Amino acid sequence: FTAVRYPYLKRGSYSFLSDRHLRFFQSILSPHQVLTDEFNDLSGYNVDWMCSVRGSSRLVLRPKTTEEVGAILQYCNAQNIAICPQGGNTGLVGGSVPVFDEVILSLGLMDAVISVDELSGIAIVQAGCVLEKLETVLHLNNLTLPLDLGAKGSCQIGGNVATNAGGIRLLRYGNLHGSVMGLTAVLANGQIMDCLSTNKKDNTGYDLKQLFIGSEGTLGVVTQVALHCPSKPTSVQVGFFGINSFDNVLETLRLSKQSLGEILSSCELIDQSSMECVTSQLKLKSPVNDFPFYILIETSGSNADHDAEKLNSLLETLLKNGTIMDGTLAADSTQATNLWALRERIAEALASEGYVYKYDVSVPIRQFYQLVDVMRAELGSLPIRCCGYGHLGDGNLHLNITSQEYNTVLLNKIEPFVYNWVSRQRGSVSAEHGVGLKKRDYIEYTKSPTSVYWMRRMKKLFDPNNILNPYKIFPGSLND
Ligand code: FAD
Ligand code: S2G
Ligand code: ZN
Repeated sequence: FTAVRYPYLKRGSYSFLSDRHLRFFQSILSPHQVLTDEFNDLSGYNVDWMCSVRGSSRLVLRPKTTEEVGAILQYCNAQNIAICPQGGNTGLVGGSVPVFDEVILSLGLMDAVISVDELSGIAIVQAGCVLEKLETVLHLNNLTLPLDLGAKGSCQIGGNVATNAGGIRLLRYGNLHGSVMGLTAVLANGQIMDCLSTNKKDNTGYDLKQLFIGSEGTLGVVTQVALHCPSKPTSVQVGFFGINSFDNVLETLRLSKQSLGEILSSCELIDQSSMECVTSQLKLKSPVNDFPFYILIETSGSNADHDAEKLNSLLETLLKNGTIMDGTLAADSTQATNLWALRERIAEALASEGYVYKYDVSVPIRQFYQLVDVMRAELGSLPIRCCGYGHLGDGNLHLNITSQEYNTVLLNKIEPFVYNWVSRQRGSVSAEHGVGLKKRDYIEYTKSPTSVYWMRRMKKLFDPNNILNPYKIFPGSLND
């Protein structure tokens, strides 16, 4: 697919893997940390979650310490060997797999939770720790994660930092630029940058850790993270509403923010088409049906009676004034989990329907759904489906279009149309998933030429030989 989609891409002038290189890696790592295509099936590492991009790496290295990452990068930098850092490989923009034969540096073995301090809320974790595992440990310490996403069973905190993952709680806890107190990153030349501060406040010089948050493995490999984690809410309530117009969706958001205030933790939108997909493909049941829109509201607080009372009176108000046509509140955690599944498993349902053209965009909240209507008019009966869902409270729309299989006629009707539309709204062509390989030709649609120029200068400064995740983020990147 990469060949079809990116015909102009050619392999950079990197070294090819030799026995000498292999012997070096085997001299610093133990056998189970060096996977070669001769003895191991590397397809799981070479193909992304959406099965839409495929690399041809012949070697996966699995370091266990920051120092081992340093030794690997120092050698690769000196030998001009390209590297693709990989976490849980749940990324959706083709950033986590090689484009050609880059060596894959997998953080999977670096999965320790080093420390958790309930009082400060700060957890120090190795980058390869899977989000769900970290959440379990945090809950034991009366803490919770400041982010949550449907990929939590596989994605790693290092990958979340590298993509500045958003997710379903950003409305309440902000993004990782605020939650990450510090991190350790290994630079392309093997130098270890220790920014692993646990201070909530530290105004001494440039805040360098911020450069690695959202850099998608192109400026350094994150090996440890100091994360500020909020107290675990003792009361989580979930409401699910059926709504008959987008104006009423916005009114529901407005009233929810007004009446729930500080306990509001999520406000997610599902349209009729994405609901139809998730219920039919995955045989899930919704307690509310046959509406053009659905909103899932979650509150996270410390007093169940108080919170339930607040959510109940919101539901009554919304029903009374006809803002919503139907609604339900989860009576227990099982019902809450089932309601969340309707939202969090849409990606999975779409993937089982066919080929997915995925657009994760930021747009002004009032225009949140306009793009879906415009796109439907543009595409007519060409696709199986054109649907919209996502993080309404953040203005982050997930526009997804499906077809039986990859179809260039359909793709050329979608792109660059969709990006031109987002650019005119001064939105973002990638709200939370990053740029990776698949969006690299569009970064300049919503980033100024000066911004992209200085991003390239930074990349050159941190990684002069361009060995870290080449071909990603930049159009016609440094070595095309
Ligand atoms: P990978 O996919 O392995 O890598 C992602 C990028 O980070 C790559 O460029 C890789 O090179 C780099 N990288 C990985 N680890 C490191 C490291 N330690 N140091 C430096 N670079 C590194 N994303 C959201 O933002 N919000 C959502 O709500 C959301 N929901 C999702 C739901 C599903 C079902 C799926 C499949 C994905 C979803 N995603 C979402 C996308 C994805 O889960 C996130 O981008 C996640 O942060 C990727 O983490 P990962 O560990 O899988 O990283
Ligand atoms: C979500 C996951 C992937 C997608 O569900 O919030 O970020 O676009 C997305 O379906
Ligand atoms: Zn999302």
